[in-house]
Amino acid sequence: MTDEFQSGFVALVGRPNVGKSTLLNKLVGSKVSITSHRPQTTRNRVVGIVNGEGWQIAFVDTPGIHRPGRKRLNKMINQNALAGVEGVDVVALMISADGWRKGDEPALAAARESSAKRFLLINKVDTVNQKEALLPLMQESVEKLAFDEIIPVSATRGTGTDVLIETLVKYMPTLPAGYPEDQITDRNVQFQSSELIREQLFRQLNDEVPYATAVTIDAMETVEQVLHIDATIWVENDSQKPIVIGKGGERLKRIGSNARAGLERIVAGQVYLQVWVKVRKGWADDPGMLRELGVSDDL
Ligand SMILES: Nc1nc2c(ncn2[C@@H]2O[C@H](COP(=O)(O)OP(=O)(O)O)[C@@H](O)[C@H]2O)c(=O)[nH]1
Ligand SMILES: [Mg+2]
Repeated sequence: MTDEFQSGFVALVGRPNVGKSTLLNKLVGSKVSITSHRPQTTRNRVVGIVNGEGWQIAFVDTPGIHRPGRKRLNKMINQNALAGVEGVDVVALMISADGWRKGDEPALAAARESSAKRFLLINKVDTVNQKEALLPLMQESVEKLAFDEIIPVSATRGTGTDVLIETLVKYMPTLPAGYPEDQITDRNVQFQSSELIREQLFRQLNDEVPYATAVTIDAMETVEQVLHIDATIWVENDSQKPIVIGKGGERLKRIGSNARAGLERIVAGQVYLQVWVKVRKGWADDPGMLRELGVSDDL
């Protein structure tokens, strides 16, 4: 039995905002990767692990591949995305059901260059009224690349996820499981804490401000079964600080309490979270800071 076990890696690639992280969370059944309606929420690679009878699939959620911006941070994000495609068994390119866009091209190129099997995931099918509308899109897609499989899904509703898993399992090599069965992500609680705070920043701040923020975890300690966490939100300039804090500290309070609620679900216990806001000019261009944030780490 055990020598029949199937296990492998699947990279989720695609332009920012197509729904990669949402799908990963749906498949894993827990929030392992943060999401928002804004592009570029995901900065690092995150692995989410799904287990079944006789198989294990490790999904690599990559930041959206996009045309590199000027800042070092953006270049690092792209590198993280491209590195996520290396060495996997399947590259799953995600597009939106409303059609191919110019922004899909860099990820398509990455899929094309990969020697892995290629899946096309057509996401957000909940937004199309008639299924037949997908046929011309599928036709157009096979002309771009000879995909091994094309699977329509809705990451938010979970439509098509069973078919996706069943199909993927067939492509997984015969190998023992790479991760313990009870592990759902390769990331530790410290990383998840900073990500849940970042998720709130992306959800609650407008315009450019969330892109100017970073989060570090300064201390983490369990005292009498309560997990105490000290975190710092870094902003790029003085004017952004009051925006994050909000009138009378309201916004910072909301950021903290929402992040704490998410964390308590993850650790299945009580969390005491203290969040500070500090200014660090030019952090998005500072190699030392990017290393500290884990954006430029190599997994
Ligand atoms: N209607 C709809 N929206 C979705 C679906 N999947 C993701 N979204 C939304 O698309 C946005 C981006 O999702 P996210 O997972 O962060 O995208 P990523 O940048 O590719 O990781 C979020 O607002 C999601 O709620 C879907 O299947 N249907
Ligand atoms: Mg994402």
